[in-house]
This record gives sequence, structure tokens and C-alpha cells, in this order.
Amino acid sequence: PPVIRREDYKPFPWRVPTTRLDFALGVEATRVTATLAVEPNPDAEPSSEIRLSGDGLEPASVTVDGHGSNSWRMEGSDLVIPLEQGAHELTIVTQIDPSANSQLMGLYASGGMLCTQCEAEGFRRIAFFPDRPDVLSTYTVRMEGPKRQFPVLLSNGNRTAAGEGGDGNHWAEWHDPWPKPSYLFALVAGDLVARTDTFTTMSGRTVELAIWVRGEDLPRTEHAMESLKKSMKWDEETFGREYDLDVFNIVAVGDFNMGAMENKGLNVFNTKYVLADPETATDGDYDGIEGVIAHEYFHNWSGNRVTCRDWFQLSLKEGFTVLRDQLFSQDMQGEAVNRIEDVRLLRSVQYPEDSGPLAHPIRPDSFREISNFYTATIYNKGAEVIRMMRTMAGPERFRQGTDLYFERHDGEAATCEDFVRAIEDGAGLDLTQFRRWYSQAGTPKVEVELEHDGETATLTLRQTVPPTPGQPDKQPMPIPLKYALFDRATGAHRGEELIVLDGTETQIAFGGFADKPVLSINRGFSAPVSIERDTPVEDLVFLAANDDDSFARYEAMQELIVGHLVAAVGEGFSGDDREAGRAAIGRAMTAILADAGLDDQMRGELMMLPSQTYVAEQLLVADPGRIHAEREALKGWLGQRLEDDLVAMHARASKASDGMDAAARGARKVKTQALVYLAAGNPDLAAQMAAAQYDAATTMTDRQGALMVLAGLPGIERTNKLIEFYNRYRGNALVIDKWFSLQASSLHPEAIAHVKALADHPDFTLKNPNRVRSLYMAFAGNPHAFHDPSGEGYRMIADLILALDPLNAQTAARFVPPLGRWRRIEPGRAALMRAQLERIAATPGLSRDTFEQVTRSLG
Ligand code: B3K
Ligand code: ZN
Repeated sequence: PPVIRREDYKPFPWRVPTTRLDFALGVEATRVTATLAVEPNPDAEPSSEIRLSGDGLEPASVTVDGHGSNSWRMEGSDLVIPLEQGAHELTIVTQIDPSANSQLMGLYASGGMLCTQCEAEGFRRIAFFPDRPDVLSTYTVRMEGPKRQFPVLLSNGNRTAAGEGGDGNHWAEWHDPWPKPSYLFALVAGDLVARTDTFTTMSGRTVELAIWVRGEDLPRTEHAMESLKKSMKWDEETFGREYDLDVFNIVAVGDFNMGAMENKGLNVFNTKYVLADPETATDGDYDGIEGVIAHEYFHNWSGNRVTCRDWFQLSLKEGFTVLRDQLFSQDMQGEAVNRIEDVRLLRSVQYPEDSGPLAHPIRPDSFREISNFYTATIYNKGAEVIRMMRTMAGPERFRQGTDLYFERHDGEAATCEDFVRAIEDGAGLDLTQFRRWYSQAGTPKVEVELEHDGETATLTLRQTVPPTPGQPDKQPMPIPLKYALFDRATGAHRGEELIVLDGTETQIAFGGFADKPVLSINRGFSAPVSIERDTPVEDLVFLAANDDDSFARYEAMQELIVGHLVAAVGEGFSGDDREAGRAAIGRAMTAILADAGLDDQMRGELMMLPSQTYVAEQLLVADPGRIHAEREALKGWLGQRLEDDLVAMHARASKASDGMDAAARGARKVKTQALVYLAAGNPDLAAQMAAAQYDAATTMTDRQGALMVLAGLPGIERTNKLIEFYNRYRGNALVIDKWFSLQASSLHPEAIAHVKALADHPDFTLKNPNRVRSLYMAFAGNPHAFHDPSGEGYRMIADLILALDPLNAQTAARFVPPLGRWRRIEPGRAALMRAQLERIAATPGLSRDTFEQVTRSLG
């Protein structure tokens, strides 16, 4: 497959002012008649032909200006039609089989309904079209099909007409007044029911809202609807963005490659991000729904009204929209805990990406398959980069920048450069050097040193950006760091400051410190960098107990534990060192358990051990077995030393209500945390407590938390509760996904055998991406099982990739990165991982998706 390069961008020679699509719907055969009005693009080099992308399509007929044409030809999968300069009308008929579409791209069948997914390049599986984001067209869609099978017919925009046809058919016509690229097209036909509501916009227009699901799922749509209304209001208040159609439809689909899709006026969602009630969804699921509903809704402006010129600009819409959904969630749920969770995700998924073979800048320079670039780098690092601009400008000036961006580029396909320029002009910032964040990959390291002499404290900051594939040498980037200096005696600081480190090194001196102050740096995680410093353990314990910045407090705890684990798996760490390290962590943890000023949600965050991946990230070459053993041993040590406190906390939290308020949610969080430590320290007691929590549970959060702990503890309670859970929720796909996941990610020594057995379970299928992920993503993220020294875990993931690739390439390719980490793993396992990648690479007929990921990983 060819490499596509950003620098080769050329505008399309033709414009397509209007597109008319006519669908004769059938699950096994759908006929599509596409009528395109085309005219020369004055901003492009003229061409004597038009090239329309197709993927697996054959033209049944081609008509140019009303006359059947024979002068077209196929070039690969593209349809090329000779065309004289001037305006023309092209009509092309194709026929597709949605029931055979296992890739879930284009038009496909899911549980008897028909739906579409077009981003990034799925529209070409429906009709021949200039399937690129810079060709904007106004769509009119007519669809006709059997009324009994498809009582509901939806597309983008507003419904303009509907009626009965012959043979039990009915039809509907939809018109979307806003020009859009083909990736935002959507169509849904099925037997669905809706929860409806209305929203009055800031200018007083009424918008009809509907969330479409299968009949039995209707009671579980309330939270999604509330989230939608909150999102619409928030975007008006915070970014001045008003919704622009009379209707907004959301459809939930059980078979979906990712979370959701922002099609204009017709968002299509994975059921996972729509359906919730306390009996079947955890607190985390509720947050996920609120966040994803907001994200897709916010795309209406950041993505749809202003779209991307080409797919290299993907972070223009994704990074910005992630930032917008993060700010929304902070406003809904509180800043502290949300920020910590965002950073945890960034570090456990994006940092490994940035330090591995798949590292790429937030605006990549080349790709073979764009689906592989829907990454944590584009999304989450992209959001951090824009957040840094906001931090440097301040929220008000940043808003002036985004206002200018929307005003300048409304109705256009824009670039990341357009965004940066609008922020520069609107917010009054000079971002000349800052643009390097768009072109350089890799997580910058900032070495921090604080020296003290007489009355003066001197802070030295030094940055390096590590080499990444194709980018051996890097330039320094502006890094905004918030910091504060604490007075040890009073426990207070002199005020938070912001410094932008824009060179390789800088030094600042502070007078008036008789004693050496304690430094709190990268407060609020103001920059997505790794801070490297040698902080004395007592300073970290001090910050963990006293810092008034919640993130910094969490960070001190993480630093304390990571420092200990990294030292403990290294050479020359004595038994005494281990005792001393654990004792310090124990002191800090005891203080956290006892701190009456902390709410339980924050307490739960502070109690969480850094993930295995994050610890491994600190090491050039990691031994996953040793890290796992050391981390588990620390958990056990804490579980034993703090047993009484943990049991008391569990008992206290068990008295909380089962509501959705912050206190009740916090109580559930610390309850499960307590069980996690006790399971490592006193398994019998933990099994008993977890079984009791399971039996008493009135929420999925409590039930799942208890079952998660039990799944890792061999014994009869494990078996009993797993059976009980399965029987209770049999037939509820989203909850059965949890059941698969809990077992695949468990600490149980036989987890590998469990995963093998579950792959043969009658409820397991490769055809449903949620189910595949629930078993195998959970497994690939379970260090002790995936990294089993035998290499069996690697072989299982490679087998999965090979089996899934022909069915669903996009989902298959997502399993390559865990194997691609081999260079950072000790030599024995590294060789086994590499061997599996080579086995995949040697398989003929790989998809473009998997081929690209495997070759880059071996690279
Ligand atoms: N824009 C879609 C992602 C499409 C992924 C295609 N492989 C969802 C989102 O980010 O909102
Ligand atoms: Zn998005």
C-alpha cells in the first residue's frame, strides 16, 4: 500500500455543490443512486477527468448530463470519468450488500437495522465520490424500504417529506442545509423507538432531540438525554456555540468500531455510550456517556461547521474537541478528579505510544491507513497542546482566539495552522516556536533541580525532546510550567507562578528562603512532559499531605511510589531499602486514609497505585514480571499494615447512600480501593468482604468492584459470584462484556486459561467489536497474563489479529501496539514478541491497517 504524504496535498479539481442520494434499502441488497452536480474548482489545477473513490464497488450505470456514458474506466478501485470543463451532472448507480459488511465501515447491518459509518474513508464503500474532507456538498437523501422491517428512516439534517410506497414500502426524504464532507454522511433504517425532548437555544429556537434505541433499551436513555441537554447549554455558555438544525438525532448501535460518530445532526453511538441505569452501569460508565455525548455534540462546531482540509489535520478537530469535552466534564464533575483521570489516561496510553515504534506528531507527515491514526496522540496529546495555549493565554483571551477561529473558518475545511494563527491573532500570543508541538513527536523530559544557598533558592530547568522514528534531532519547545515553593514550617506557599521554558535550559533565583523550600511543579499538569527530579522522600510525603493543588498532591504520591518501584526492580536494592521505601509510602497512605479534609473521590485517586505501564515507562528496558511482582508485594504490604484502617473505611463507606451524588460515588470508589489492597494483604478476609459487598450491592459499581476483586482470588466465592453475575445479566450484551473483561483482566494465576476458555464461550464472537475488546483488550492490558514468560499471551494476541484481520481490519490493527512494545521489554520476552510480529508480517493478504502497524512495529 502506498504512503500518503501531507506535503503532497492538492485541492480537488472539481467542486460538488450538491449531492442527491437515493437508497432502495435491503439488508442483503441496497441500490444506491448518487447524483452529483459538479463544476471546476477555481482554486485547483483544472483536470479533464474526475476521479471518484470507490472501495469494493462496481458501477451499475454511469450517466453524464443525462446520457449513459461508456467512456469511464476503473483505476484500481476508483472510477475515472473524462469530463470537459464546465458544470455537469453525474449519476452513478451501485449496489451493495450490507449484511456482508463485517468491517462495519460504509453501510452495514447490525441486529436487523441498517446504519452507516463513514469516517474516515467509509463513504466510498457506499457510492463513488470524492471521498476527502475538503470536498463539501449539500446533501439530499431519499430512502425507501419495507416499512415493517424499517419503520424508522433517518439521515442528516431535517426530514422534508415522507410517504407510503408500493409493496409495503415507505420512504422518507431528508435535507441537510449545511455543506459537509462525505465522512459526515449518515443513514439509519430500523425498528427503533425514541426518547424525545426539546432544547431551546440561546437565540430562542426550539430543537427536537431524539435518542433512538431498541424498544427494550428505552428506560436506559435518560442519562444520555440529560447529558445532551447539558452539553448544548454548556457550549453556548462557554464557547458561544449554538446548535444549527431543527432536530438532533442520536442512534445507539450494538456493533460499532469505536465510541461514537459525529455525523451532522445524526450522531451514531456505540450502545456502550448511550445506555445506563444504576443496575447495569457503573459510575465510570455514567461519566463515559456524559463525556462522549458531549464530545460528539461539540464536534458540531469543532469538526462539522469547521472541518479538516485533509486527514493529517485530524487533531484540529479531535484534539480541540477532546479539550472541549474535558473542560465540560470538569465543570460538571469537579476539576480535581477529572484532571487526574485525564492525565492517567495520557500517561498509560499516549506516553507509551510516544516512546515506541508508532510515535507520531499530533499532525503526522505520512500514513498508509488513516484509521491507524485515531490515536491517543492525535486525541489526548492534541488536547494537551491546545490546553497549553489556553494556559498561556488565560481562559478569556483563549476564548477570543476560538471565537476568531470559528468566525474565520466557518463553512471551511481548515488546517492546524489556521487554528494556531487564529489563537495567535485572537488571544494575542506569539506561537512561532510553539508550533513545534505540532511537528515533533516524543514526550519532552524536563530535568528539575532546586538548590539552596543562604537565603536563595535556585531553580534550574533543562529540557530534552527524545528522538522518535524518523525524527532523530529535536528543537526545544515552549513548556508552560506552573509551580509554587512551599515553606516547610508553615505548610503554605507564596503563590503559584507560571514559567514558560522555551530554551534548552533556564534558571531562576528566589530570595528570602532561610530554609530550603519544597518545590511543587507542573501543577495542574500544565504541560504534557515527564518531570525528572531527585526529590527527597520527605518532600514527596510533605506534598502528598499538604499541596493545595490536587493534581500536584496526586503527583507527589505517584512519584513516591514510582520512585520506590523503579528502585526496587533495579540492581543493588537491599531488604532495608525496601522496608524504608514501603514505610514512607505507608505513612503517606495512612495520612490519606485519615485526612478528614479530603472527599472520598479524591481520596480514591490518591490511593491508586501507578499502573504497571507507567512504571515500565520509566525504565529503558523493563521486566514486566519483576515490576508486577514488586507492585503486588507493595499492595500486599500496604494491605496488611493498613488492614484496620481499610476495613474501617470500607465499613464507613458502606453506610453511604446508593445515589449518584459526589459523596455516594466517592464512597463506592474507596470501598473498592479498600478491597483491592485487602485482597493482596489478606485474601480470605477480602474474599469474604467482597462477597458481602456483592450480595448487598444495589449499584453496578459496587457489584462490579466486588466481582473484580473476587475474580482475582481463587476460591469458591469467585466461582459462585461469576455464575450469579452471568445468570443475572444473561442477554444484556453490555453487562456480559463486563463479565468477559473482569476475568480477562484478573490477577488470577490462571487468567490465560480463563481467556482461552472464554474465547470458546457461546457468547463470544469475533463479529462484535465490543465483545472482542472486552475479552482481548482486557487481556492485552493484564500484565501478568499477557507477559507470561512462556510467550503464550503474545501468541494468543497474534492469533486474534490474524483471525480478526479479514473480518474487521480496523479493530484487528488496534491489537498490534501491545506487541509493538518489544524494544522496551527484557530480551527474553522481547524475542517472543518480535517473533509473533514477524509471524503476522509473513502472512499473505494482510489488510492495509494491520500491515502498516506491524511493519512500523518491526521497523
Ligand atoms: N470522529 C469519530 C472517530 C472516527 C474513527 C474512524 N476510524 C469519533 C470521534 O472522535 O468523535
Ligand atoms: Zn472526536
